[in-house]
Amino acid sequence: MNNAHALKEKALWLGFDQIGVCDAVPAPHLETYRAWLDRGFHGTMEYLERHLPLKESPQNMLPGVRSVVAVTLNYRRENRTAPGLPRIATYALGRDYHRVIRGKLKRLATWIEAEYAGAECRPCVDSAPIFDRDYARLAGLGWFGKNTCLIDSKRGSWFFIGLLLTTVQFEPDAPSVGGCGTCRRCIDACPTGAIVQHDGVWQVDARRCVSYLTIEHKGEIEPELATGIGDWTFGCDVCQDVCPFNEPRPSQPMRSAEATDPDLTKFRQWPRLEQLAVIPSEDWDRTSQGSPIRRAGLEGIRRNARINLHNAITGSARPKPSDSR
Ligand code: B12
Ligand code: SF4
Ligand code: SF4
Repeated sequence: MNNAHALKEKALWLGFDQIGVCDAVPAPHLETYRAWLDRGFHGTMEYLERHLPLKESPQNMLPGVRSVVAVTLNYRRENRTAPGLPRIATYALGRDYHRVIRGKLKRLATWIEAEYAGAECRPCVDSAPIFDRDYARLAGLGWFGKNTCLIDSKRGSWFFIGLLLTTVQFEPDAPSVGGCGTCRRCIDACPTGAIVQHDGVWQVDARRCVSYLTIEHKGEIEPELATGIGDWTFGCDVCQDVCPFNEPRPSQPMRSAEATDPDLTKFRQWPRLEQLAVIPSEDWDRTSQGSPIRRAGLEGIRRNARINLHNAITGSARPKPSDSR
């Protein structure tokens, strides 16, 4: 068993905000995930079904893995928008976080491989067949809120999660404990009623979630849900905006994205909604370069802009909640 002190110092030096370690145990909540898929809550994200057998254990990702190193990177920043401009979820305002986090994790892997002869490592960010939040919770980085986001009691939930699997056995941290109590602000504020409870577990029916509809879903969107999209053009911040754990805490300020990594906040000028609704392929290609919003695709972003314009005319664009802090 290796002490994780130097590893943690290195991760913080690389710019991560929090780091924790857990043993590479089989996925603790695989059955909840299976039931979620059985209900069809994943919609058309078929890759999540394909990933099911791989997600059973981190051994499927890296044979011989002993520890999972979990890290977080804050993305909290001011997110103002103006009428006529697209409204983009805070996480997607800057450079694609997959690249930023993977780059840092690779450097952490290089450090481990140099320190521990024969060590192997595998970085995972979001798209890998592993439960990012479950392992981050085991590693002590937060607990599951009713909105299903991982929440750090002191810092809230405006952070990404990265995992580094390694064959080196590091001393594990204690899992996080915490809970929402009687609060249900996110459930009441969700514009499409996507946060539901099944078998005593709060979960997101992705088919109703604005984030899924504006990013992952291809094709038309049924009118009731399109109305719920309001003025969101890409993603949705509502269930985090209303969360009391995300209220600013002067005694424990969370680092802003600007401080986390300037690359996450590089200025981008987005076309107006009228232009986005008919944006030519070459312009979209240039505009979305290096940004998470590229994932919506040309047809998806045009559709979202059309919905926003329609909602602005019919008055179903929601009033702007407070800025992300
Ligand atoms: C698919 C997906 C989505 C889908 C579905 C979201 C969902 N809630 O399921 C959609 C497209 C809707 C989505 C939206 C967003 N996403 Co997303 N998404 C993912 C992805 C790829 C998989 C999540 C998943 O497996 N969902 C299925 C459900 C069943 O799993 P789960 O919610 O994690 O639930 C687990 C717990 O409920 C637990 N559990 C079950 N029972 C119990 C009981 C107890 C007591 C406990 C403790 C736990 C527990 O077991 C479940 C399975 O592990 C992860 C990355 C990854 N590889 O994990 C990112 C990820 C969850 N997304 C992320 C982000 C940032 C977002 C958005 C905020 C983006 C945005 N602003 O638009 C929104 C948030 C919406 C929301 N409220 O969740 C971050 C979350 C960071 C955080 N602090 O939590 C992740 C971790 C990506 C990353 N690496 O940073 N996402
Ligand atoms: S991201 Fe938006 S639509 Fe999705 S669960 Fe949260 S509040 Fe609801
Ligand atoms: S808004 Fe309330 S219920 Fe929802 S995640 Fe935050 S504390 Fe939990």
